Amino acid sequence: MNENTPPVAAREHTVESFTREFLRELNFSQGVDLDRASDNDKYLALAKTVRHYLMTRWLETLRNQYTDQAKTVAYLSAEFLLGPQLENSMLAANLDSIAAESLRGLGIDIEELRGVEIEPGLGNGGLGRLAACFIDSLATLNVPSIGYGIRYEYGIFRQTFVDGKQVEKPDDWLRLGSPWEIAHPENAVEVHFGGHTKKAHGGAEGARAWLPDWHVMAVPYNYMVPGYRNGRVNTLRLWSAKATRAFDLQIFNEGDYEEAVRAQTFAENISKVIYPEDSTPQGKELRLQQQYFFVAASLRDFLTNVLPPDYPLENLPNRVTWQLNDTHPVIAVPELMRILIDERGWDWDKAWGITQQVFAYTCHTLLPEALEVWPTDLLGKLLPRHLEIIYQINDEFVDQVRAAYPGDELRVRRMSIVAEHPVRAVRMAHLATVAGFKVNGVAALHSKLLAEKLLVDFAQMWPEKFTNVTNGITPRRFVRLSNPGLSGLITEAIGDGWITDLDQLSRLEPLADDAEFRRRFREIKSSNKVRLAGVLAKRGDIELAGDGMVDAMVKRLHEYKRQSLKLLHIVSVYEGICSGRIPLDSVTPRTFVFGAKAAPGYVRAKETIELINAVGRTINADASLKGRLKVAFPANYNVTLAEVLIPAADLSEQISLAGKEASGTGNMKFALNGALTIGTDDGANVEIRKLVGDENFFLFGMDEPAAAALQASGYHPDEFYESDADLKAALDMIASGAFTGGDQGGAVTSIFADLTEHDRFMALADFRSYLDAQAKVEAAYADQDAWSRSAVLNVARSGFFSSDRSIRDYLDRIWKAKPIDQNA
Ligand code: GPK
Repeated sequence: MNENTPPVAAREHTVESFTREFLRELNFSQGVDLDRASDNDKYLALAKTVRHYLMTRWLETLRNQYTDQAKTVAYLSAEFLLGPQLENSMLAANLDSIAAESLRGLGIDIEELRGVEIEPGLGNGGLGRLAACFIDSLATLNVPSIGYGIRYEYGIFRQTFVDGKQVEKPDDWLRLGSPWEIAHPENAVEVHFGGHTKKAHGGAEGARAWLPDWHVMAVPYNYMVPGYRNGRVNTLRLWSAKATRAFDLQIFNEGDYEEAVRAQTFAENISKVIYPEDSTPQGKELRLQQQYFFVAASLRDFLTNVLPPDYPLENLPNRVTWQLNDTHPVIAVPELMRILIDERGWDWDKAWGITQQVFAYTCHTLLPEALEVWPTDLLGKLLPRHLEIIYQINDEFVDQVRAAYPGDELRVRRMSIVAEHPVRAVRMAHLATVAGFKVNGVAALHSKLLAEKLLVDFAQMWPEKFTNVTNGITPRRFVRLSNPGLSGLITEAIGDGWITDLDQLSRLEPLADDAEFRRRFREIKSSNKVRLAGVLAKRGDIELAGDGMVDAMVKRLHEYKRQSLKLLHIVSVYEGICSGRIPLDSVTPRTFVFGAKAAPGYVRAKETIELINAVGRTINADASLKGRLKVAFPANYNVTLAEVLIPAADLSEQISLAGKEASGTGNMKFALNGALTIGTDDGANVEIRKLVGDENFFLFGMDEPAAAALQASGYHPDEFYESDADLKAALDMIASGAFTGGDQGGAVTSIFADLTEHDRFMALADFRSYLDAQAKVEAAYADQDAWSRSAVLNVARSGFFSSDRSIRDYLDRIWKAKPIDQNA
């Protein structure tokens, strides 16, 4: 940086100049006067004002990126669940107080404007949110990096409830304007599909010509990714599909106007909507189109725009790591091979040698059904050249396996990238593992199980490829912004260094024994509950149980996560009260908060939502329980709501069957905001418990080996149903129609039957242990002072879960890229 360049936003870093900029935006960009401006006008003007302040640094970062040609992390992800942008941008640019003061001076309530913002829901859940936390940390750690993804015109659906049933509505997030993106149609790149291949004339040995039969344009939309007050503004580049003119011109010339418009729609469908399946891919052709679309555009962009012309691609491994966020972008592997061989004229071995050094793969699951598999019929139709390349990669790989394990044909079949049954199909996780120079899981237990179970053959063959990077969350958004009360208290105690160095939270540890500190901590928790109550009242007339315990289970609705186990607990308490087994005044006042979207085609998950709502309706309507028990299930849980809910929570429910949740990241957010966890020995819960201490964590249930053993020995849920009277009473109460107006059919029958007959994730086996742990929760909560001590210790000991630490681990273990300080 040259000496005359001002630090971030310093150019006009005053309330007066901010006000001037804001009014100018309002007048000249929105075209309205202040007294005529709508909240949306004011929001857009504010967003653009903030954007201006970051712009110089963005341009500078881009310039440096080009001149330095430093090693760059290119994070390829089909999802970036960004959450609202305004506050985070103001915070990063150090404009938060100036903006607030400026608007106050104009008589504008900045809180109101925040309420106008529609978050870009370009992700399903944990995986997409992780990508958003990671780009935040990459920027804050000064790592040259680019995020690449898809600009879906419709994000994850807006969930509504009609008679307690989930009804999905389109998420038209762009309808009121999108001030955080800058489109560059002039930089659009072509992406090809379909057709066939033939022998290339000339070119390298093995090169083929691909004659695609259709293509679309990928238009880049750039988003700023500001580091926290460090002068770096990285880029997130999301691609939007646009029909090419050539495409429809031909049809126009044939005189078919309607067909031409239809063709255009077809092309633009590619980035129309995010697939709402989390951990359960459906193998749809459009989904593969999306994947290739963004990956091809991103590789092209990097090779031609980020690298200088004539850059020697032999050097690529020193210049970039393409991090594959799950299997969604794995088609990048044959795409790079195709570019190197067919377009650049390299021979196969040289191309494969480089390809194997530039991709690394993150796996996010332990469920075999979550691993993407593409039928070769479909793949060959859409990407014929890529299928040929995959076959060749596989041929060589299979030879390698045979050489390493002579005679072990079963192993060859297990490991093959191409599966033969039930249909011939490409296993994308195998392709990623073969091509990637590293494969990582997302929590210690997950990485261990990946290497011992899901990808065991590969880990035996290449043990050094496998590593762990435990997930993390950004403390900027999930503590500093979402919990201003707690942030203030922490900063008062230890200064504000924790915001970028979360290990400093350990300095709070002695304060856990300071009664005054605990009192203030409790006060903040209560006012966060008041804030939550306000939001829930507005959002759907939802009431909390006074200022009682806030017990939260928020995550996608999935059987393995076991919302049904949580429901059995609630029903058991209610049944106990109704039957007189549990004296009402012994029950801890508490609100059970749920937040969960179900994939639209996932019937069991939708039935579970229906049943939770039915139980909630019954309990909430029972006047004798007022102030004592409530079930709060706000529709459409998203990042915006998470930021209000998590700071208010006392208890964090992390109750998946051990060995099924890869990591979890909500669990980290709750601990960092001073909620205690009730959880199984699963995913990152294991690491949380180790750090916060057993006495500050409510562990229950089978561990992974026990669960695996029970499964192997033949699990019979009916035995648990028959032998545990409380469990039986709870299940029978559901079956009786007590929550469904006497209706014993529908969701009631199918959930009852499923739990008592199959119960794939063994909720019944863990029920008793879960109830016991809940009893310990109640006992512990009765001593508020001791509880807050544990809560403070949870905060003090969870610094490890910063995504800054995750990114440092990725740098050390995988990327080997170096931070570059923009101010140096
Ligand atoms: C895992 F496989 C998938 C998926 O399709 N979507 C998704 O959100 C989650 N995940 C895991 O379920 C979580 O345990 C994990 O914390 C998160 O990815 C981020 O790694």
